[in-house]
Parts: sequence; C-alpha cells; structure tokens
Amino acid sequence: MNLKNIIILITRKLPEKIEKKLKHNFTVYINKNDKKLSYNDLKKKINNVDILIPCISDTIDASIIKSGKKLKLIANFGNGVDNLDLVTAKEENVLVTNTPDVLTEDTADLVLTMILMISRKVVEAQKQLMDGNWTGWGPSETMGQRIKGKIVGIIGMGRIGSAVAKRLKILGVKIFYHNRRRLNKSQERNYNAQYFENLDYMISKADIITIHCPYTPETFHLLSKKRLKLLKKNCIIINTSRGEIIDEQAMANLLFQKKIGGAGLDVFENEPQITPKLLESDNVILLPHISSATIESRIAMGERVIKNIECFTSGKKPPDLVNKLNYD
Ligand code: 8YV
Repeated sequence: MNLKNIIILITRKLPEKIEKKLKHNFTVYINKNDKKLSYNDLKKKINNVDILIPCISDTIDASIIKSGKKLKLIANFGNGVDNLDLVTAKEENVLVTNTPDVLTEDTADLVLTMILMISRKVVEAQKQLMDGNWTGWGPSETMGQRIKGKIVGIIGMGRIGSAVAKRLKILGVKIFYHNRRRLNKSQERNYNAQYFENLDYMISKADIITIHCPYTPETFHLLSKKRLKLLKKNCIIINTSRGEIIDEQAMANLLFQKKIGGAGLDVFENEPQITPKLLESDNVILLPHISSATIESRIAMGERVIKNIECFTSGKKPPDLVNKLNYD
C-alpha cells in the first residue's frame, strides 16, 4: 500500500517533530495556527479522511463520524476518550486508540502540586505579599494545614490514581481508595492504601479527595450535590480527570460559603467556561487543563499516536485500542 494515499487530519497543532514524522509517510492536513475547527468545518474536512487525530477540545459525535465516509481510525491525542462517540465508532467499524501511560507521571505531579499549595495556602500567601499587604512575620499569619497524617481519598485507582498514591506515601498521609475493583494485597501494601467499597463512607472521612476515574455515563456527577454534603468542613477536592464528574455548581456554592476547605481544579464541567462562583472563592487553584502539559508528555503522546497509526496501516493490532472490533 502506498502510505501517501492515506489521508490524516490532525485537528490541532501538535509538536513540530510529530507533524514532521507523520508528513514524511502520509498525506497530512495540519492546523498551522491551532485555531479550533468549528463543528461544521470539521464535518466538511473529515469527508475524505482515512485517519483522524482529534484532541479533547473536539467533540467527535455520531454525525461527525458518519461524515467521515472513508474514516477507519480515530487516533485520539489524549488518554480520555469521553470526547468521542464510541458506540457510533463501533457501529461504523472505525477503530479508536488513545495515549495512556505517557501522561501519568506529569498528571500525578500536578495533583501533588495542588494538594501542597492548597493545604499550605500558597496562593493566598503570595497574593498578600504581591498586593503589598504584608506587614511582616506574624505567628498567626496565613496558617495552612499539615499534610502528614491526613486522610486522602483517591477515587479511581488506575494508572494515575496509583501514581498519585506513590507520591503521597512519601508525605506520610493515610491513603483510602475507591475503585471498580479492589487492588491485590501486595499493591495495597505497596501504596499503604485501604480499600473502601462504600464511596459515601470514604469521602465523609477524607481530608483531601482526588479524582482519577474516567468520565463515563456512570461517573457523571459522581460527586453529586447530595454526596458533596457528606464532606468534612475542611475537605479539599482535587480534580484533574474530567469536570463532569463533580456537580460544579454545587461544589462552587460549598466553596463560596466556606463549607469545604478548598479545591484544586484543572478540569471543568463546561470548558472553557467556569462557574463564576469558583472565581470568587478563596483557597482555590483553577488551572486551564494543563495536567499533562509538558513538552515531554506532548511529544510522547504524539509518538504514541504515530505508533498506533503505523501498526494500523501495516495490518497489526494498534497497542492502545479502546474498541477492539476486528481484533477480538
Ligand atoms: C490531554 C487529558 O491534554 O489525556 C487526557 O485525557 O485530559 C489531557 O491531559 C488532552 O486530552 C489532550 O487531548
């Protein structure tokens, strides 16, 4: 097969090195200035494309997939695939791959960064100084909370949840976790982690809660308005997974009323929109979905996309298949 006959559409600007590698072998439509394609543009552009490389910022729904008359593979540039209609992809015989592993450590680092910054009120303290309001040391100035001995509840103990647990163990916290399946004894020992089947109970005991489950119809508003009421008054919520897993409005109200301790959020329910009350709340860190934004991670994600495409075009099973289709 002449690979140059294979047409690839990359919806966003990827690292130069990755685009160059793809262009070397295939016919590639790139997005030079990274302007997000409108829904209708994407629908038109996908028409004669064999392989689509989308990102989280693209909604690849049934209508888009069906417009890709020649579409055979969606090689998602990202780990989460909640932006894709997997059911339609399967019906239309379109394979889907993602980029697991390569962004685990960077995401876990950002979780730890937010836990430490919020517990020690770093943003608030810096603001006081930068605003020119620091009058000198005082024994009761900007007091945070000690991390050691605190209970951290991890929701979702997959790759990223486990990488977070590994880092937290060094800080001497107690690790509780809730997961679809329980880890084996040696893994639990390794992370010093205690399993809780009952999510309500676990979150009511935790000082910090961090979310690492994927967003699926089952996890939509997993932290619902009702559940959020179970949290301790000082509880800190960290979310680097997907905004839809928490009822953002309910969480914002609790933060604003100081009924919970703080939040570190890298993801939001309706990105790039943010519930206004969050912006008015104290002790929050609000970031624009940057948990995997390192040069190393972006290149590794791109390499993973290339590997999946190369396997597919040479008739081999792509390593990161999300839907198995013909390879079952
Ligand atoms: C990525 C992410 O940056 O991989 C994921 O699931 O949420 C992000 O860290 C994004 O998906 C890129 O498309």
